[in-house]
Amino acid sequence: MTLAVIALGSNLENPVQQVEAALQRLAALPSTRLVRRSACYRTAPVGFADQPDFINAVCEVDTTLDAEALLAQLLQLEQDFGRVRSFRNAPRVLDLDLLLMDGVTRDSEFLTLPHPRMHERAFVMLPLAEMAPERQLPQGRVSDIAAALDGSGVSRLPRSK
Ligand code: PH2
Ligand code: MG
Ligand code: MG
Repeated sequence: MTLAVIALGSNLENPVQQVEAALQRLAALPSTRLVRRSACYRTAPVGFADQPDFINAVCEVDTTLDAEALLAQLLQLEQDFGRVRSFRNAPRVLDLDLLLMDGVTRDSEFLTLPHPRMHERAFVMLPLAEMAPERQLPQGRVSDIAAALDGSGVSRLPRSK
């Protein structure tokens, strides 16, 4: 089994429900167990600013799928949720990004692991610091990286479960 960290994001059609439903679907993936998750966070859009706030969260799964098989499952789930890819950073019903897999590196056209930009993004690092503060990234410890980012656009929502 390999631990993998996945980032979830949504800013269309009741984003909290989309993220919660996606977590349930991740827990039901073949050969995969949901280990833990962060709370949901309301986050200001980064990149293309003229769109609704996002709901972001992260989770950790234990899986026997390899990175490519897990990525294929994530892309399929995005499609199941009605994701339409229009332009880069466009609003979306569901975005599932594979951030890390323990002991796994990739550098292909389709997949780079660890995710090359996660350490720059408060909407990823703040939820990750809640869930896995001690985890080491190539750039350092999760909690240290998160503490150095501007978290002003990111607010944690109360945990409903
Ligand atoms: N995802 C993006 C671009 N910008 N901003 C926020 N707040 N949250 C996201 O998940 C996000 C974003 C591209 O995937
Ligand atoms: Mg994505
Ligand atoms: Mg993304």
